[in-house]
Amino acid sequence: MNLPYAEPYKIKMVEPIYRSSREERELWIKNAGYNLFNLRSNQVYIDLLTDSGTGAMSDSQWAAIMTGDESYAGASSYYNLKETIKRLTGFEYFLPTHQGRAAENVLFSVLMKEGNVVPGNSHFDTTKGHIEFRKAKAIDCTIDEAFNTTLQHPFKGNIDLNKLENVYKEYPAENIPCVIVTLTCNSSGGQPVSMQNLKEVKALSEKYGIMVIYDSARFAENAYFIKVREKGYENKTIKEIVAEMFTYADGMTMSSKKDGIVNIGGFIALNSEKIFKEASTFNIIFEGFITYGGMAGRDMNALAVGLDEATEFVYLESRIKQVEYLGEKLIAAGIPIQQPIGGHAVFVDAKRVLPNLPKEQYVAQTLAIELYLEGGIRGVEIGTLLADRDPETRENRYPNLELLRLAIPRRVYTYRHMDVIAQALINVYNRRDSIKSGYKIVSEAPIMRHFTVQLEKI
Ligand code: PLI
Repeated sequence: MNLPYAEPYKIKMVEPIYRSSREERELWIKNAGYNLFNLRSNQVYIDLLTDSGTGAMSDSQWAAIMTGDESYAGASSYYNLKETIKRLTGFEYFLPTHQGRAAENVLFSVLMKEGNVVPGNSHFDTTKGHIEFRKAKAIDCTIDEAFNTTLQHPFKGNIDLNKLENVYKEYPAENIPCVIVTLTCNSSGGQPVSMQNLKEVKALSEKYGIMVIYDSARFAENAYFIKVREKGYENKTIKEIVAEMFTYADGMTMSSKKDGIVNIGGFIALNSEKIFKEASTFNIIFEGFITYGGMAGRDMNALAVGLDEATEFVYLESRIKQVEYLGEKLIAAGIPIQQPIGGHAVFVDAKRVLPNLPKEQYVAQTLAIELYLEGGIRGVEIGTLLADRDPETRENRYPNLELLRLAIPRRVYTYRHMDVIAQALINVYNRRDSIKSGYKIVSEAPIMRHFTVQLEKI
């Protein structure tokens, strides 16, 4: 008999987690305004709020921390990171930032202005926030298949080339600063973009004179899916695939908190010296001098090691197999999830779990709260709260999908934790008919409301 698959690492340091009672959780979530972001982390047993900045660093990364160079300018840690980014992505120019949204802020300050349109594949919320903050508009060109959670498609992150070309035809090129391709596409369920699609997006964009920028937070996971799903790539290394992916882009923003496997950090990398120089000014104002940009030298060192580890097949296989293991347990129990299973998370189709709950009562948020009450497990709503209000009409935007995302931190939880998560959700699913009402908003911020919104039970 074949041996079962297990994590390709052993654990050297542990952090205790508290198993609370249902009574405790009922009180805590009420006091949190039914917003899981407002919980204290010690009120959570298994934390699947995000895979961003929550990963466990390796012993090599911790070793690199100790040799960080904290010089204000020209630190060796900066050059370590610059060399790694150049080797992996091919980009000549690089600016460190303190996280992904900071990279967006700096780069978009150069590229975008009022009245612009920015096509892409379901822009992440901070990306959209930074676009809309500049009174520009994000246009979603994701393939329609992505919005049907039951449909099997190997690359649901793909851009629909017809939709993209329609944008290029409708607006003059000077109004389209770039197309943003998110790898993997978080908002549509951690779904990858194929190499073929990347190639075609680049060719089409070149024809219209539009720059291609990758939101690269999970670029390594994207490369893993290309290797295992796309013909012609099965024998290539992840690093070879990554290198090819970036040949079809003019630049990238990065949240290093994902596929950099560090707890904080981000960067911009580019081919254009001109944009690099313009962005450098904004980097200095917003982030810090161009050789640290809001990062400590030690963190840049850890990131340089993390980027190399994240682009190794053995690591990626263990990461994605763990997510698959959880997803397959849920599928076996009949729970509707986005399929194929995403790279960093399992996305539960909340509308299909709670079909009778009105959309005005925040369906995915209701499910997220039920899962917390059941097992102390914190997921996150990717639905109406996150979609926010239309900036012009101020009406609620109701997205195609109401998802509960269970994001798995990198190298943090074991297979046994996956069993607990699955059983808790199965318990909720089995009593779904008793969940008859959801929540209403008591107060909300004018932008990015989901972080601070206060809710009341209906
Ligand atoms: O959280 P930041 O600022 O380091 O990165 C922003 C960001 C940009 N792009 C994408 C695709 C993201 O997923 C992203 C952050 N994601 C978070 C926090 C998440 O929980 O998915």
